[in-house]
Formats: sequence, C-alpha cells, structure tokens
Amino acid sequence: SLREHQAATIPHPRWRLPLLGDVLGINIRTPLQNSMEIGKTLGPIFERDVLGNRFVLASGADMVAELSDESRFAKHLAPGVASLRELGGDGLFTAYNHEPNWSKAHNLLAPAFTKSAMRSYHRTMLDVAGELTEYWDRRTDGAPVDVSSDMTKLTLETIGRTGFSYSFDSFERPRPHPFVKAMVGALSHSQRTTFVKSSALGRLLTRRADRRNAENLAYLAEVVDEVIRARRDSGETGPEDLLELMLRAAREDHPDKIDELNIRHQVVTFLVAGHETTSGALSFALYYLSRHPDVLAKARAEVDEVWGEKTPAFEQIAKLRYVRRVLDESLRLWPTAPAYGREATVDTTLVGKYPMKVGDWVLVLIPALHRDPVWGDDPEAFDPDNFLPERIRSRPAHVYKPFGTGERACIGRQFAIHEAVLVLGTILRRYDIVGDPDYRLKVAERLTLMPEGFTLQLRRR
Ligand code: MNH
Repeated sequence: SLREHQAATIPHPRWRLPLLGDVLGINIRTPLQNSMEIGKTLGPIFERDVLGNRFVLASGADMVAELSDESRFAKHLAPGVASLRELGGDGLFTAYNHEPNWSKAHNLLAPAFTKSAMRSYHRTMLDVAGELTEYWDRRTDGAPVDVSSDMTKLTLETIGRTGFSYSFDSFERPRPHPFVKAMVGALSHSQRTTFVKSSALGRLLTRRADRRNAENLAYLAEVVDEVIRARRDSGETGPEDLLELMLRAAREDHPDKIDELNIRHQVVTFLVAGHETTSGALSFALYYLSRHPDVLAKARAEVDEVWGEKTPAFEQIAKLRYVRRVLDESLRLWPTAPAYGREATVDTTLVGKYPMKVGDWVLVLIPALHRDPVWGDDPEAFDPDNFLPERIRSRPAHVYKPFGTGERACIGRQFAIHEAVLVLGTILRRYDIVGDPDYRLKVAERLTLMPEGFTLQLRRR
C-alpha cells in the first residue's frame, strides 16, 4: 500500500491498537460494511490497519477515474483475492498481470463471451429459468421461498450447463448441491483469515478452520475433476462451450493452449465467479422490487408489453430496458463483488495529492464510489431512473464500476446481465411477489455480498 511517509496525509481511524489495529470492536464478518461506515466520517480516501496490515481504501469519483487510467494503474490482487489462489491458482480471476496463462486463457475464452455466444446460451438460460418456476410451482406448502438460496441454485445450474454442459441437478435435490456449501466455506475462510495469518498467533488460532478449508478445497477439486471426466467420457469433442475451447486448444496444440492444471483452475474459477455474484445481484434486485411497488408495477408492465405470453427470443431480453435499470440500480447500491485493487505501474501522484511509487496500491471501495456526491443528494435512495440515458450522460465517466475496470474487468458481464434480466422478467411475469414487511436488509459478506434471510411469498398471477 501507500508508503508510510507519504500516507501520513491520508486520514485514518482514531483508534489504533498495537496488535489488533483498527479491528477491535468491529465485526470480523462484515469488513466491507465496516469500511463503508468508517468512510462516512473519514471521507473518500482513508487507511485502515488490520492486525498490522495497513491498506488504503479509495472511493472518490475523481480518484477512481484516475485509477481507471490503464497507462498508470493495473489490477492488484488485494489480500482477500490473493488468498483465493489456493482455489483458483493462475486462473483468470486470480492470475497476476504478468502470468502468461492470463493472456492465453483470456484469448482462448474470449469467443465464449461474444454476442453470438450469448445467443447460443439463451435457450439454456430459458430452460433453467423454467426449472426454477417449475420448482417453485411444485411446492405445496405455500411457505415463503429463501431467495438467495434459490437464486444460487439457478445461477450455478446456468454456468454449469452453458460453460461445461454439466448439470448440478440443482432443482431435483432436496438440498443445495454440496458444491455451494464448500464454495461458501472457502470464500468465507479466505475473507476471515487473510489478515489473521500474518501473525504466528493468528496462524495457530486458524488451524482448525484451515483443516476444514482444506477439506472444502479438496471437495471442490473433486467436482472439477468430475466435470472434466464427464466430458472426456462422453467422446472426442463436446459441445461448443468453455471446456471445449480449452480442451480443443490442447488437442490441436494451439499457441494459446493451457495445461491440464490451468484448465482445472479455469473450471473452478468460472464455476465460482460465474454464479455467486449474479445470484447476489438477482437477490438484491428482487429485494428492491418487493420494497418498491411502483417500480415493481412498471417493470411488470414492461415485461407484459414486450414479451406478452410468448417465450422471449434472444433479442427480447435486452428490450426490457426498465428491468435492466432495476438491475443496474441494485448493483449500484450493492455491487456484489464490492472491491477491487489497483496498483501504480509508474511513479505517479493520485489526484495531485497522494504520491504513489510503482507497486503501491489502493483498494477501490465500490459501494462508497456508488454513493459519491455525483450520484445526487440522496444516494441511498433506490431509483432505477438513475440509469436513464440522459442521467448517465450527465455524470462523469468511471463512477459506476460493478464489473471492475480495464483489461482485467469482468469477462462475464454480458453473460450476467442477459441471465439476470431474463430471470427477473420470467419471475415478474409469472408471480406476484410479496416480501416480509418486517424484514430489514442484512448483507452477508463472504468476499461477495448477499442479502441474508430474505424471503418472498409467491403467488401465481
Ligand atoms: Mn465477474 C472479474 C464482478 C459475473 C467471470 N467480475 C470481475 C471483476 C468484478 C466482477 C468486479 C474484477 C475483479 C478485479 O478487478 O479484481 N462478475 C462481477 C459481477 C457479476 C459477475 C458483479 C454479476 C453480477 N463474472 C460474472 C460471470 C462470470 C464472471 C457470470 C462468468 C461467466 N469475472 C469473471 C472472470 C473475471 C471476473 C473470469 C476475471 C477476469 C480477468 O481478470 O481476466
């Protein structure tokens, strides 16, 4: 992070304790929301100390605009992400910028994220959305549904089938596929132990959790092997999906081919990155819809008008402009991958005030950026019209970053948007959704964000 003598001008919390840093009295399970709280008093840039690790968080619109300049800054693997290397190795998400497998895999897999590729996933995405509604319709107890859990079933099923032609049978099982529990365990472990591990005492204290984590990682690796084995067993070439792109490059000795170990890293990366954040985005969108009857009515009217009774064609998803704005606005308030690191690639000065040497880095706190004064006087208010074209034009660039920035931005952005809008449209068209009026939004953190304990009562229209 920023060097000490330079960081002196960066605000930091008043309370600093020699061993625990700023962490004392703070809930270790919600580091991101703690940082948002601290930022309210300390402003758009501040530093924190967690167990002797100092890091700088930035969220000012002017700062993030500069940090988006690819000629001065690049992705930095922030500590929480770096500790995921145990899981993703040099897979796309966790690769260091200089690792050759990043550009190879990026080139190899780019064709799977073009518009024509999205068109080819549309049918499968519709099928999975249909399985969700069948699953909901089969329920006879009339009890409310656990939104995040069911959205996770759906998004895991979608990435499994579109990316790897592999089904987790998410809607046939009495409980969620164990992949989900192992993944949540691994993400939470990585979030909780990142800083603790820098001390010998910390390493001692996490031994038991580390053992459980090793079991989770081993199980996830088993699932990945099973996904690859299922393909190998099914014959020479598979359908044109992510896995096929990687296996074919290896077979044909393509210059961008990646080895067996890296293929596994990519499979687990896509299985995790490809569903966890989209599930959260869908859950937050449903939460806000249930809280804003006017928005809900408008969104549904749009679905009825654009889709009618028919199965929507590929082009009809992007025509749900208002539903898309609901999604964008949900990701403004709760960007489900809530932070990303940026490091200086040249000696430079941030917003003319904060000198940074090559390698110095800051963490961009996305939910705070999304509440910067450029978003108006009441940035906490949920308002999909923030994404009307004229409103977007009235704001500076780089103030909305739910998918990160630059060369290392999210490769799955269009995939996530197509899937999420399709699913929201499907749900709105079929059900009246009623949230529990007593529910107070509680955001769970496990590197990603997810509403906790949010349920919906569904009634067929
Ligand atoms: Mn996604 C990178 C957010 C859906 C696969 N994703 C990123 C980053 C953010 C992000 C932020 C950049 C992180 C960083 O700079 O360190 N992603 C999201 C959100 C959603 C999402 C908010 C859904 C909503 N992501 C998806 C989907 C897939 C996917 C769906 C796959 C199908 N994301 C990735 C991969 C990367 C990434 C792979 C790493 C890209 C790279 O570094 O080359």
